[in-house]
Amino acid sequence: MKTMLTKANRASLARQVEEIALSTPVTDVHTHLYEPVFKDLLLWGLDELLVYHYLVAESFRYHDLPYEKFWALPKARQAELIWDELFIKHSPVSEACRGVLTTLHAIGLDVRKRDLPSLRAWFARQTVDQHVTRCMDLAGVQRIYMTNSPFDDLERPVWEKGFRRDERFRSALRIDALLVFWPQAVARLNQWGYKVDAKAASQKTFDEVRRFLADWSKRIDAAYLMVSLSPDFKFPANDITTRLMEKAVLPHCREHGLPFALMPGVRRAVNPQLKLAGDGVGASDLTALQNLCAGYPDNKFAVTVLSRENQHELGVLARKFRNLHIFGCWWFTNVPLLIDEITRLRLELLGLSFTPQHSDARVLDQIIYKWQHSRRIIAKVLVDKYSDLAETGWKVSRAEIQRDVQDLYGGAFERFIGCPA
Ligand code: RAT
Ligand code: ZN
Repeated sequence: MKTMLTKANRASLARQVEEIALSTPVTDVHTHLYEPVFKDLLLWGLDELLVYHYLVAESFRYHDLPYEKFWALPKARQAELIWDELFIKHSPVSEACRGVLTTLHAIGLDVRKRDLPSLRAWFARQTVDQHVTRCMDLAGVQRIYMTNSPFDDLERPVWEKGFRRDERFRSALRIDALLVFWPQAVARLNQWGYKVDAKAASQKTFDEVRRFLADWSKRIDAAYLMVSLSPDFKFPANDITTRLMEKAVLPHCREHGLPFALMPGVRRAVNPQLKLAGDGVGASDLTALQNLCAGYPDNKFAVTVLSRENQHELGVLARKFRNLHIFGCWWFTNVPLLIDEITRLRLELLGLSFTPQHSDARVLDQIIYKWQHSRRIIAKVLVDKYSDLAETGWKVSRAEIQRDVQDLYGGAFERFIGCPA
């Protein structure tokens, strides 16, 4: 068969796709960032980049400091130790290490001298407001979804006091504390005036949980609800999580038109001594998700899975259920090898009806590298896909490429959750 695509045409198509994929504004649909009004909860700067839990875990592979000694160090000393182990004594080739360098370089800092004090000195001169704008500009991020939990004692008072919202940020109501740690949640809910019982078996309790969800969805103007789940999550099951989902969370979501984001696959605290860095991964039985999508067609589910092994099955499920929207290469899958593989797989199975990436940033500056790295991979995959089409004589216009990329970069997600720009 005669090929329709000359080398020169492919190169010009590639240039166009790359330009669009690298510059189109992104909506970051899941992060752990906060509006600046949350003050110290919004982490930023070099030391925070260095003590990111992804780097903490990697540093422990090289040094033999006892865990408790590491945790007893002040943050600045932890950062120096990590810098020394991961950047000076070894080359920083891991994705999380490379990310720090991409970020510093994009900001315009010279990493060649490896001079931690002078890099720190630059950050010390910045203000948070300037820095939010700078990071969002460099990352090309137009909107950031936060992860908001009423069970967080530092966060809750800020919401209760009230403040003027920053339009660049939207909220997601995180309910792990409710669905996964019910015994601890019971005491808090009662303390806040929601009369729930420990068995989670009475209509009164379900009504009260719904009242709690309604109050908080309204207070934070939640765009969706969200939970992370163990690989052992089953649905339906004869347990509290199923009852709370069936009788409170899913009805609440239906009543208020809110999607429910599920993140299965995390084994929490496989090494508790590593604290936040100590979580692991396991393959999930996605029958649970199939049961949810099939059993609750009037609910919408946004889903990302942590294990590589689950990615294909998840893609197939999304072909079956239009109330399922897939997003992001989450956490351990946020490495170039897997972003490339997973994005190709999803495009080939689903076309453009998914969201290839979210940053999961915990430190503001991370949006720069997470998006720069992912944009390049998404660009490469799209060049291949549009080139395959061009081989048949099908031409995509610039406007069509732009439309497609906007959908991938948050447009399809915000349409799905019913919360367009
Ligand atoms: O990626 C992370 O930083 C993890 O620690 C988790 O926060 C995860 O993204 C989650 O939302 O549970
Ligand atoms: Zn997260």
